[in-house]
Amino acid sequence: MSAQSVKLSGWVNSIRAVGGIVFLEVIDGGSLDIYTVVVKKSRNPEVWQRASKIKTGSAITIRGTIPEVQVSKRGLEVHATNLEVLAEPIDLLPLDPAGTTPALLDTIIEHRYVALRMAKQRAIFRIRAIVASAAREYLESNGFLEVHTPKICGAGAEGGATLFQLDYFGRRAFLSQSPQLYKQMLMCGISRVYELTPYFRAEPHSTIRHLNESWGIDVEMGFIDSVEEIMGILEGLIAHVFARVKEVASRELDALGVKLSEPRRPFKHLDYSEALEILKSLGFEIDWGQDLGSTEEKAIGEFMLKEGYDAYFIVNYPWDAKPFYIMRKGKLSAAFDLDYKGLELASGGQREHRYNELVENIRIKGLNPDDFSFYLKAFKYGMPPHGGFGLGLDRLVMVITQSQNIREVVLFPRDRQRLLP
Ligand code: AMO
Repeated sequence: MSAQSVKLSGWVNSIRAVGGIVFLEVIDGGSLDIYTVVVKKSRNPEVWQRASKIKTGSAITIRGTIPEVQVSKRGLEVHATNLEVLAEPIDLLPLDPAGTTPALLDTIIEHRYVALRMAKQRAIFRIRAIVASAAREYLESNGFLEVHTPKICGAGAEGGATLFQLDYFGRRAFLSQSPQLYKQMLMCGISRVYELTPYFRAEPHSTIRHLNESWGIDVEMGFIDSVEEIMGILEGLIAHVFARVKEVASRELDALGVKLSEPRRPFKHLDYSEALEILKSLGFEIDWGQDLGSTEEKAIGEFMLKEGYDAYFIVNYPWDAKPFYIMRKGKLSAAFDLDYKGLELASGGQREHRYNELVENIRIKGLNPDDFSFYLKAFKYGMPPHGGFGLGLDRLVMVITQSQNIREVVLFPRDRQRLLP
């Protein structure tokens, strides 16, 4: 077998010159591969001259051969016979693309496009894409149809305080907080839908788990017998995504130093009241009916992990703590949350599909049914029992990549401070 010819286009991550040899560490941007390009003066003085003057960060095309005997321990060795510099940096790179010197998260976010030359960065966003396609794969194979609902809306579903308002030709409009109302309206004509969608939320807090523009995997299914069916789909979806990432992204996980284990199944179903008991035993004072905040969720997560559960549902929430569209069961509701090691990944439930009861729910929550007439109308024409969930895509990627901050897994995060880039 003779040496194989190659054409390689990419960026120079680092340069090392030893005697009459220049070593370039090159990445191609399309994979996690690293190439060690060897340019020998003795072989081609002119190409060597060009290589010895090259700047870190340059975009180049190399032509050369892959030798049969690979000496380099780091990356595939390529012996250059030609080298073309396509673009040289005109400023010093804001970070070390080889990753030898670690960069601060703020620097990474500010310069994400260059940061993507770091292997760990590429690994995160490759995993993010795999998570999205694995979710699609699972939902499609379970008969869900991908839909796309409007992101400019006339009403919100998740509470007025978190709506971003905008002027729509003189009318008040909002950026969509979630596809909630639309995915439910679709239950009047399609039995299973899903959407990968942005959520826009004007929440003023600055945490490691919230963004003002986040992404969700939204699911809605009709003709259900119980809320258990919905939880079954969510559990299956999570399990499939973890399994797929493990199967196809082992290099990416290695690059991140992540040893991914699939969540223990079946997921534990923890009653809201039981959760309060656990919290009480840990010294928290939560009144029955209150929603659980991040601190409480974390404490429960640690408790559950000690019991051997990483993923668990919290079920039988008080209806007072849930939105109007959730079905009421006396003081309780048909809603659930899915938490993973103390981080809420999803929430969902069975919806109120009966017109009169739904109108009543809207009133009880202090809202005006007239503001929701476009939505309520869909409940007049044979709306079946239905339910679904919203699964936070960013949070799912965060736990799979074991990132500490949600901003690590979003290319250009939108938070209170960040509108650019
Ligand atoms: P909820 O408001 O709980 O429910 O959102 C669903 C999931 O989306 C993620 N999420 C967020 N992630 C990051 N930053 C945010 N600001 C943010 N807000 C939400 C979380 C959360 O669990 N319509 C319902 C879902 C349903 O019932 O189908 C809803 O939006 O992971």
